[in-house]
Amino acid sequence: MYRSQSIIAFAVIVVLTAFLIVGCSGGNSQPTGQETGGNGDSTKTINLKVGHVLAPTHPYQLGLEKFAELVAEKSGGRVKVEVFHSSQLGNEREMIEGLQMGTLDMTLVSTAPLAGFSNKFLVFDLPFIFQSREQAYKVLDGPIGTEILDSLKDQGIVGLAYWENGFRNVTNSKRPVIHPEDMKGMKIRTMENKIHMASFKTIGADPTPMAFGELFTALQQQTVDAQENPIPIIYTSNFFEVQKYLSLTGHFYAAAPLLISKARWDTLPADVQQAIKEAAIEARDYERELIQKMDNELLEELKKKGMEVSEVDKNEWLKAMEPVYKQFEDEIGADVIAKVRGVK
Ligand code: EAX
Repeated sequence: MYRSQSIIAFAVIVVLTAFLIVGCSGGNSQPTGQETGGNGDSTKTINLKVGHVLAPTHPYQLGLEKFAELVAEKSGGRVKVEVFHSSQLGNEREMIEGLQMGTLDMTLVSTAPLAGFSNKFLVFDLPFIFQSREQAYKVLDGPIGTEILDSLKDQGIVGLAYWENGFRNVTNSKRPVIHPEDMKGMKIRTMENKIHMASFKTIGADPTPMAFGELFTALQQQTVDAQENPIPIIYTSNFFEVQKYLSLTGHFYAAAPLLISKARWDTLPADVQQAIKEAAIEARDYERELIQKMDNELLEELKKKGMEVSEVDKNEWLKAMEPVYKQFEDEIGADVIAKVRGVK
């Protein structure tokens, strides 16, 4: 009896020891996502999707394609960026919300809708706050712009760099617009931004906030008479087909931050994050150059497409819209406005 008991006891010890040996080696436990980019394997491709609302011929698309190339190169082929144009992944507000929820990786949007997520962006929406690209770049790429971009971290979003949408001009289907009062009673589509709406209300127009994807149809059906966007968008989105008159107001400067979901960003290894940061800056400079080139070259094309182009006195427009500075001074901060205006 003792013999069989000792055989059983021995067998139990052998089995327990075997479990202990396997348990300690832990098998091939995968490192956490942080070291491998969230997919548990440092050799596997990291896929990122980026959405925007503009046409496939616009610099947003061309700049993002350059970004994708640069990221692939700088990550040794580990990161694949897929670009989706024409609101395929939603309108700008929906895509920003997607970053917050972690359901979308990246997006390239105008700053205007971001003011609804961090009101620090409102200063950029003041009419004529920037008098030149040089001044805009000094503010955006310097400490002021960086601080404002970093305010999105609390919203679950990482800002990588400010790309460019450009100086926005008014178009309409009704009549030539040269003076601010020419817009009296005109129904104009604006971005979803309270300073943009207040600026046009101040000159007697009737602003309607609307997602970009609905705009062409609204102009075609004359639900709205007017819209405002930079020349590259007016051309690449074919607004010349539904808008007869173009006024070179340049009333707002729209920067376009490239954004990534913080939830996604935090899973990426440090070297991949570095590759993305570098690519965002290099592609920014490429995209800004494309916008400037199109701004200069497409005006003649719009005239050939039949648009009647009016030069305006920008100071007259600034004076007419200036009440919005007082209206939003408390919310933005008089010191912030002065700081931005003071950068020459
Ligand atoms: O960011 O909505 C607009 O008019 C913007 O210019 C467009 O979404 C690009």
